Amino acid sequence: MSSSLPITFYDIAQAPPVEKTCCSPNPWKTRLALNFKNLPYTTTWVPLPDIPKVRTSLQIPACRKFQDGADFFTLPIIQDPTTDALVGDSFDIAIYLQKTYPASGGGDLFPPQTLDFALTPNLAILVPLSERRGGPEFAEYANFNANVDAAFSVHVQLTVQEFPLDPATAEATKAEFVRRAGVSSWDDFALVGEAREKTKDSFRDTLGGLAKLFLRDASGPFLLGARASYADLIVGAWLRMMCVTLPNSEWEELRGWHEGVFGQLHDALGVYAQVK
Ligand SMILES: N[C@@H](CCC(=O)N[C@@H](CS)C(=O)NCC(=O)O)C(=O)O
Repeated sequence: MSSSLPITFYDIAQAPPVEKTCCSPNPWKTRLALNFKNLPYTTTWVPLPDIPKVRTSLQIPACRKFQDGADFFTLPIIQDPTTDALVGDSFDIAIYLQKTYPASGGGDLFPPQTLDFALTPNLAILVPLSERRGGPEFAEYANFNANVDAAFSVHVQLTVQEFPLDPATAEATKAEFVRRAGVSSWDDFALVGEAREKTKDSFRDTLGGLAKLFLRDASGPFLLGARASYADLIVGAWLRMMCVTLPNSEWEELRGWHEGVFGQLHDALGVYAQVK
């Protein structure tokens, strides 16, 4: 199928200008995939407190739950007028794009490959950001997605200090995160001094396991050498978040860890990182 009508892509609005500050990893996976597939789309920017309203009005059930069992409404969502599809999970969106537009743009998002990155202990189970989906055909990628999500999200406190909250909704957003974490104030998320260094060391060591996969094909910069796949986009989406939210000197450190594989991946994915 070829798509001529633009897809609507819903992403979270951070501080203006949103095109420079967007940094939510799951929406970034979708943006990278839409650009990889070279499909026409427009972005609808949603303030974080409005996500439940937007998702409910589109009648898309929540794909995450809070610890207390309540629905956790998230983005990305895509709405494709060519097929009338509405899809509300980044991994489902990637599968949808592949199945609906198999030959578009860069071609196959899911070429067969071994993606044996697993955290010990298995944090992917403790941090269930994405359910495993897509059946056996995509199991290798789904498992990789869960493990990469866990590897980054357990270190996400490093991103709080410079997180580009939209001033228009910052107070409501901070209050919501304080509520979710059960802490007493936003300042409790601050990570400084020795504790910060320790978290950074853990982050670097965790990413070492992931870097090994990138070092298998020395021609790089992608897991399969010159050819990007959705697995590269998953990691690349988290790197986009880090690039925006880490203090500059720490982003530079990350770029250089493990023979510079993450800096090279980030730069190489720049061709798919246009914000439209
Ligand atoms: N499994 C979902 C997870 C989506 C998700 O967690 N989205 C986050 C942004 S990365 C979100 O919308 N958070 C809204 C909030 O924290 O209120 C997916 O892959 O799309």
